[in-house]
Amino acid sequence: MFPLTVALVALIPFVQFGQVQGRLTHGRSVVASRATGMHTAADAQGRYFGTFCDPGSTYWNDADFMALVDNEADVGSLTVSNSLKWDATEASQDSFTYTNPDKLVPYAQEHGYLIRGHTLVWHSQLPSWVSDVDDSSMADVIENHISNVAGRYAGQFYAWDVVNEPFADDGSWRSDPFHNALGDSYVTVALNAARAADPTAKLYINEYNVETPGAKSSALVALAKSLVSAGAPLQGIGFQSHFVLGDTPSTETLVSQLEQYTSLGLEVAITELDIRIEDTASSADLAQQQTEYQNVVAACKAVDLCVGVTAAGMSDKYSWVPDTFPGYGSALMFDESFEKKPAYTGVIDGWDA
Ligand code: 9MR
Repeated sequence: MFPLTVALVALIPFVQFGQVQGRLTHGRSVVASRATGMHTAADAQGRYFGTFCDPGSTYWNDADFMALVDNEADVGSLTVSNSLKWDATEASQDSFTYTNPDKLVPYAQEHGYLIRGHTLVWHSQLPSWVSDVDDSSMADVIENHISNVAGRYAGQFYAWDVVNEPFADDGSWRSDPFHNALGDSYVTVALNAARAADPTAKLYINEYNVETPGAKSSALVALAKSLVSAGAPLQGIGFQSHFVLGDTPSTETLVSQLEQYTSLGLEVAITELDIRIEDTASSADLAQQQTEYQNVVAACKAVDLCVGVTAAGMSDKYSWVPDTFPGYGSALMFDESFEKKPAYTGVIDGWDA
């Protein structure tokens, strides 16, 4: 309860009263009569449970699916999964598009949901013109992008994934237009621009394959240490957490990975959780998935500065997994018919047990 509440109270001077109410209580409070859901269970621990949700996706017009996202017992935070990426917001240089995020923001606020902005600087879903920018202009291009996109929603987002996936799996810097032009300093350029554009959002670096020890995890810890010691405006580290059934890290391993950052004073979050299963999932697989969901959520609960868990969607019907990993699916908490899977109970037990 303590760290998130303190963090949110610190926002009071910066946002309108109505938004503060939403941030502090998610617009509601947990009462005995309320059905337990994935978010109410998180909220009782001072954390949130959230999901990807994007008005640019076909599911925005699927009322049966959206009923899952509408359910305030299950959801307390939304991450715009595609429509805030560079190719969606600035497909042509200095010409900005906000149609879908502008739909998401009032929807989230009506429900009292936090919003995680995703993402400002990322090697993927990047329009080709960015690769053609001269090295000497790249800092200006990053600053202009961030000042426009983050500036538009200043004071309204809980957090921004300012930099997404900076490292290759071997722990080297990813070769992308930003690093190629500016070296490691592009991260600081982006963080400073985000802080100037939105003084209240928590600024995150978000990464995958850092949930177990290894070269990539070590590289991210070293970066976080150097940014913190340089006084860069970094507040959080996001663990994407795209897991494979049977390979999900244990609670103990995850706690120790998360604590590498909380010991630096940073907050952490699980930002894109899913646990994929090789087709066709058996009932034993689904039971195992329940345990693995519970273990991940329990790790967040065990770390005071772990502020919440976001799943990469609610239902297997609209998961990104089968498109990217053919032969795998069943990665989320609701099945393709929007029925609860054992994983749903796993999430609740992770917060409650
Ligand atoms: O959820 C996103 C999916 O709809 C897109 O097709 C995909 C394309 O790259 O991006 C998904 O989200 C990604 C996220 O932005 C960063 N981490 C990996 C996610 C899965 O690719």
